[in-house]
Amino acid sequence: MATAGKVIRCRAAVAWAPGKPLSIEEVEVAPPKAGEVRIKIVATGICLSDDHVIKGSMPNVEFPVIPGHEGAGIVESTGEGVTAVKPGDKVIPLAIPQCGECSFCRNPESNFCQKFHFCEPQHLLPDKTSRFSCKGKQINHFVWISTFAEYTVVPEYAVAKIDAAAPLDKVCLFGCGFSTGYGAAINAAKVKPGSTCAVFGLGGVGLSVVMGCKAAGASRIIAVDINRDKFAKAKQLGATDCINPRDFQKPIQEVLTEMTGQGVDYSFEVVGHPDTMIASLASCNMNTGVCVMIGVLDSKISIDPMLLVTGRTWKGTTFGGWKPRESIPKLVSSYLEKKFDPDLLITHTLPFAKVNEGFELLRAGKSIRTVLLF
Ligand code: PAD
Ligand code: ZN
Ligand code: ZN
Repeated sequence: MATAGKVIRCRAAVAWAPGKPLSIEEVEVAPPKAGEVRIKIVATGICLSDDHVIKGSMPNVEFPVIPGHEGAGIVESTGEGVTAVKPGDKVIPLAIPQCGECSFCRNPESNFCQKFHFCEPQHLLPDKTSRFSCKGKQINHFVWISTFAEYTVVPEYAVAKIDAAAPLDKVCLFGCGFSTGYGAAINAAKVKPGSTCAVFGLGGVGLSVVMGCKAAGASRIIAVDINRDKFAKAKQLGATDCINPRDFQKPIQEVLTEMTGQGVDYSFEVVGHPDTMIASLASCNMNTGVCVMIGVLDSKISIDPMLLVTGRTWKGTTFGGWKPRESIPKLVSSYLEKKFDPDLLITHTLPFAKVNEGFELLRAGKSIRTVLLF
């Protein structure tokens, strides 16, 4: 491409300081160095984790930063030594990488690559420099992929090549929300046919958990949210019961225990709130219940250890347990074969310039997923 090897000037949404709206700026994006890939982002979804970044409640983020981690695009150019992708390939940048070499990557049970940048400051690329600048200032990366930029540079091991037929304005959701929720049910909980599940939080991620529980053959899926506007979509995607904790005088874990006799087999926390974290753990049955944590929270919680001593399993998952470079292309192919329909999660499509409007819709509970188009 004519731009290969050159600095590209393009639009990006910059978070200059915590708690401020994003600012659409013209930024400079340097060419990829050895082992890196520069991607033209075509579409990006808005996830609540991006809102945590903007508010300053996501760990290890340095401002100013370009958020965004649910994107899809086309490779513009590659740095020296890159073999996995070439210019023109359709790709999904990966919020967690898969280097393929570390002990976690070699372990079939884990997806948390040790190059994963939550283990260390994550605002720079692996060589400890940024490819973004604006008005003479360095702008930081977010989880290496910063998809709220028309062009972004990522390490080769944080890119998944996908089918050339994939519609980028839809499959961007495989970059986080759909894969995370669906995989939490399939990979992390390993939901069994005939089981009972409870899903706390019916946003883009929680509704994807509902889809995963249904695909795994759960016979009862109880959807829990304080916003009843989410219930119709939850039912459409497979929820058998929808309940609002605000409709009850007693704690929701007691309601769920009464509804199911002894508690659910699997519960999922997809809100990121201390109360729902404790309620979801307590609502799965003692003895064999499994509670999976997905929601992100920047403070500590305390629990009664007897909840675990009695036999419950409490676990968490990032990116739905998928080993991303090998699994995301397969998930996209299954989508093209119509095995599931995450398009139902997309309630709004907006031009990139309306990114702040997209966040307002999310905060007001009016959207499931907004996709921004460049
Ligand atoms: P979202 O805002 O679309 O959905 C959150 C839902 O929770 C909304 O429907 C709310 O109404 C609902 N809710 C809020 N408070 C309560 C409550 N007290 N009881 C029940 N429901 C409530 O967010 P999202 O789906 O984009 O993300 C959900 C969380 O998952 C969020 O914390 C995000 O940071 C986290 C996440 N984790 C991963 C991961 O890999 N672990 C990936 C992506 C997102
Ligand atoms: Zn690795
Ligand atoms: Zn996300």
